[in-house]
Amino acid sequence: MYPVFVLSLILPTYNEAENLPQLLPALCTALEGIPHEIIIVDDDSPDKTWKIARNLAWKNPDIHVVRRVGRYGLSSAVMEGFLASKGTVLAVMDADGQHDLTLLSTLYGSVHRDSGMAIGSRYMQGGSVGQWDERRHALSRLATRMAIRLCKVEATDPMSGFFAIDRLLFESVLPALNPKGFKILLDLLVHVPRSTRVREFPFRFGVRTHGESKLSRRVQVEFLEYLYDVTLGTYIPLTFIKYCLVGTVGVLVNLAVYLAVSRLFLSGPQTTLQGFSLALLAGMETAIIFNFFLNNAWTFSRMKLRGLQAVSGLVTFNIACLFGAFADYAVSAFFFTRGFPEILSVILGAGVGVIWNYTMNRLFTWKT
Ligand SMILES: Nc1nc2c(ncn2[C@@H]2O[C@H](COP(=O)(O)OP(=O)(O)OP(=O)(O)O)[C@@H](O)[C@H]2O)c(=O)[nH]1
Ligand SMILES: [Mg+2]
Repeated sequence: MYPVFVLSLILPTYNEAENLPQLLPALCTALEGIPHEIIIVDDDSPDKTWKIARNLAWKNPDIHVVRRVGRYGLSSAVMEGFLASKGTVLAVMDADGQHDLTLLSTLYGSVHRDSGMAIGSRYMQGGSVGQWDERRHALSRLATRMAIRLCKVEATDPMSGFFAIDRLLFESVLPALNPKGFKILLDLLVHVPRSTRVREFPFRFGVRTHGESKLSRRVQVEFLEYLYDVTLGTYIPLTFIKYCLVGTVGVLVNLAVYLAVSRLFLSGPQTTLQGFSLALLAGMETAIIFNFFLNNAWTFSRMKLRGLQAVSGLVTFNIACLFGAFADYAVSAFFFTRGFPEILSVILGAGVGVIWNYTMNRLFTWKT
């Protein structure tokens, strides 16, 4: 039976098959004397990290493996590991050998004794980012400076991937967490109560033992999106901004198709009201289809509809846009007939139409 205090160490992995056979025995040595479990959360790595991990887990009952299929992302992997664990102290570290194993017992001890969180810091005195080139160093410094401003509590390295947290504290902020992206620690520091006691311990960030970094451009964009989400995004969702941008491009598509159809096929004596309407409808429907696919791929990429779901989504999107057009017309006409300037009436109508479209599509098209 386990004693009352257990450290649950989460190792998020993606293509770390070469690193685990070295790391796990070293970890077990570093954690000697601390009742612990190690949970490897792997996102179905193509190099079969999960398989290597499972082989190692067969030899050691303290090691567990979660193989996630169809779900991805560092933050959500760590959250899933925390939720699958049973420790009173939860900790995370990279699986590529860059974190100082000897600090683990210090992080655990600090949370076990009296702090809510304990962080391995590269940016406090005595810590270092190691052998990064100047570009990566500058980017990291900038991101860290932006991140520090958002935190509820003081921390020198809110972007660290090496920390421990009290289980009850984690569970109390869990509903507010944003599983998007790479930076779970920052998200925790944004949501924990201001009174949380946070201790930091310096360490030198090592060199990756094997394999490649996953800090891609996409991860960097997700970080910027996260910064938006926790600031302005609490008032205006990022998906709404993206939806408006897509809508703006859609207007251009609408115009281009209208011009192409009317000039190419309906020029000369054929330019009747019927011809005009046909070109108008062709432009509108093309823009609707274009907007649907762009929103599906970009604005709502996290809830992307595929196959038959995409077909029914396109139908719902069309219906929502149709009602949106009515709302636009009704509001514009309302203000215009009450003496508002023409352009202002059109803008107010368009604004209501966009908000209507967005809300309906959030409720009925991309509803998860
Ligand atoms: N489960 C899971 N783990 C991930 C994912 N992305 C990264 N990881 C793991 O998270 C840890 C940190 O990722 P790294 O690529 O090492 O990021 P980094 O340390 O900031 O960057 P480098 O210094 O270049 O290594 C490693 O153990 C990765 O295998 C992911 O999408 N899912
Ligand atoms: Mg790394």
